[in-house]
Amino acid sequence: MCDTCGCSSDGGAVLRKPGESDYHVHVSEGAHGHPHTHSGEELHAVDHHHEMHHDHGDGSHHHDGAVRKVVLEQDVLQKNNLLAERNRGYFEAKNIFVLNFLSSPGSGKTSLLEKIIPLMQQRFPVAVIEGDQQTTNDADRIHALGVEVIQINTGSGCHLDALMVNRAIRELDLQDNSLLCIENVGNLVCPALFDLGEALKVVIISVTEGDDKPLKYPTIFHEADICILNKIDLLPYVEFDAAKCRENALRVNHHLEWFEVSVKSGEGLAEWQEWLEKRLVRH
Ligand SMILES: Nc1nc2c(ncn2[C@@H]2O[C@H](COP(=O)(O)OP(=O)(O)OP(=O)(O)O)[C@@H](O)[C@H]2O)c(=O)[nH]1
Ligand SMILES: [Mg+2]
Repeated sequence: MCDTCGCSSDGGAVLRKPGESDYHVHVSEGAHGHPHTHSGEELHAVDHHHEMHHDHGDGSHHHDGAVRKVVLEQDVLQKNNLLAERNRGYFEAKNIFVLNFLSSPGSGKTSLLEKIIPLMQQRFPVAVIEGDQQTTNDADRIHALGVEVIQINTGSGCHLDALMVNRAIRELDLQDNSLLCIENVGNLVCPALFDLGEALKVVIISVTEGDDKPLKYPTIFHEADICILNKIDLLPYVEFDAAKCRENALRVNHHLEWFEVSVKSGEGLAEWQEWLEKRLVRH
């Protein structure tokens, strides 16, 4: 169980396809956990522990909860990374371009997919994996577009991991030379730590969230390749400095590709779509 958000380490994810009955995916031991190995806080705790308990006279070290926790969490991440590489190998073999969409709940991940998929579909086969704690709402929205989609319900889990995606892709009829969009669980923290085997991570932030978010949640912006600022149609009504937000995001990761869009009005979408199409063709 994650100390921070209560994400279960022993649960099973449930996969649902629109129109089909449910089936359970049993997540193997340790694959669905909560690493915080590269949080400075956790590592400081270990260093501190060693400082405090180093000398016991007999040269031994205490190995209490703090130390064991870091070792286990590193193991969880390592297991995930190995499986993510297997997913990546599969995607590369079939020439599938995979995007992992990350954001807080409600920033507009599904809305953005609803806008870009009909256009992408004209040129490439598209499939979608939807991640949410509960409901098939997002999968139903995507299903309405006529593309292959599967919903992963993580229950108390707050992120997708490589094992869940591995199971999901076995259930999808993925075509060669296609686009696969993965919508992660709405959460600006944990999904950033789990490689799924994607080609690119796309982080979405909306103008109602505050322009300081890249500084407060740096990991996700650091890990992302693309940042999309959404809901710019609301800029006149909220206190949000888009230039400052961009500056903050680039301070965390100067390689970020930055786009400003309104999924609602369509502003800025052509630019992002053009960029995506170019990447797909190159791929
Ligand atoms: N004003 C405005 N509203 C938007 C825009 N994009 C999305 N929304 C609204 O934001 C709300 C959340 O959008 P979703 O696409 O469901 O967000 P999400 O990130 O998929 O949410 P979760 O899957 O729950 O994490 C919906 O009511 C959308 O209509 C936008 O550009 N402008
Ligand atoms: Mg959604």
